[in-house]
Amino acid sequence: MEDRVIFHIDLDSFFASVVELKNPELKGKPVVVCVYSGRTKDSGIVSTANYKARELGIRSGVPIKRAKKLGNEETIFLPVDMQFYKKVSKRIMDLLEAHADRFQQVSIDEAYLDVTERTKNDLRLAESLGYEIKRAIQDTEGLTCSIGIAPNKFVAKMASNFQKPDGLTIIPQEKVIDFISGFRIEELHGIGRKTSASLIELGVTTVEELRNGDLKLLESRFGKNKALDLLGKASGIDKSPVKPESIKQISKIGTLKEDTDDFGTVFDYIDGLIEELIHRVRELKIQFRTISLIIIDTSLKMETKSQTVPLTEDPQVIRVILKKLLKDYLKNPKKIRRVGVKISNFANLKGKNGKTFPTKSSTSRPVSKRKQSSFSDFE
Ligand code: TTP
Ligand code: MG
Repeated sequence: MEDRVIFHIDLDSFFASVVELKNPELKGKPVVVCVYSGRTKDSGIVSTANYKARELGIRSGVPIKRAKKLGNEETIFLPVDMQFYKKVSKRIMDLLEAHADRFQQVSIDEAYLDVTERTKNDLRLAESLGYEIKRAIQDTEGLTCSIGIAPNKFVAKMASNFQKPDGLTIIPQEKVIDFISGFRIEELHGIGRKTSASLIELGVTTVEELRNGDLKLLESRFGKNKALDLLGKASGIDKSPVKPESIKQISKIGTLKEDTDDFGTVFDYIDGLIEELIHRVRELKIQFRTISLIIIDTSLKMETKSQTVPLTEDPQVIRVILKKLLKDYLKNPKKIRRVGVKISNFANLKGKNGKTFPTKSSTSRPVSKRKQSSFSDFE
């Protein structure tokens, strides 16, 4: 595991850049891609903004209403076009995979590549490969990306974000400690605001203090695994391998046009989500056991009802079970605001080329929390 060359590649303002390419008249303008909830004209949040719009303070997660106040008269607001971005993403991921010894996609626009063997562990060759990949993405899709090159995934991830957009940052082993020490604790990938607040309570305020921290004290606060993980991050150590991403669940969720407890109205909406889910089931040739209905009521309380069936790949089962689960939920009618559908508990995944992907049922995906939450709406 020692002496690896790992790339982390993240596309720049991905959805907005794709939209700009599709509509050349948008070039040079602030562009904001929005997830409209469909409730009132401007309810919803910003999915992403191009760098011009970010100069105005508009970024992912900002409510659309606020973004419209921040925007100037040139600013263009457009709805997400997920199916289109997914197609572009798929082509880019295939291209990246072709440049890697080992490949791991972590979200729609980012991936890790282990290129130790093909670069003979030589950072000059790695740099050339980085520029070759950038050129290939630019030539085939017209998009820019940022690349971090480092001895492990964690440092590569920090490096790709270091010079955005269109950056390429190389952190050799001997520079890792200095590089990591230049961040605030809460900026380290995978350390949230809550953890950094707890660290401050323990008197740990900088990455250097964390690295020299008392393991016993950290363990008493966070437990053994997390304490070791925190020390590892502060030292820029990450032994996790680059490995193909495994899918543990597929879900689709959305907001109803109006709050309602009417079975027919809700099921009509669910039917649309089921269509999308079935499309994925067929595409991935998944065998699944568990079907779930997710309901968020008007007080924003979330409830999940699940049923497990004998292993199946018959998509019609999804419809039948969800109908039953919704009927059960509405036995005590409660107005519903958002609904979602999910399948999980997979047996095996066979890709289109017959490749079998690993599945896992209990551990979580190694995706940043930020992205995980934003993608639950799409995937
Ligand atoms: P990111 O890579 O986090 O963001 P980005 O590509 O737009 O910008 P950057 O140059 O900083 O990498 O996410 C990739 C896409 O995921 C983004 O284009 C839109 C979508 N997304 C959301 O829909 N909601 C979110 O909260 C985030 C962070 C991203
Ligand atoms: Mg990105």
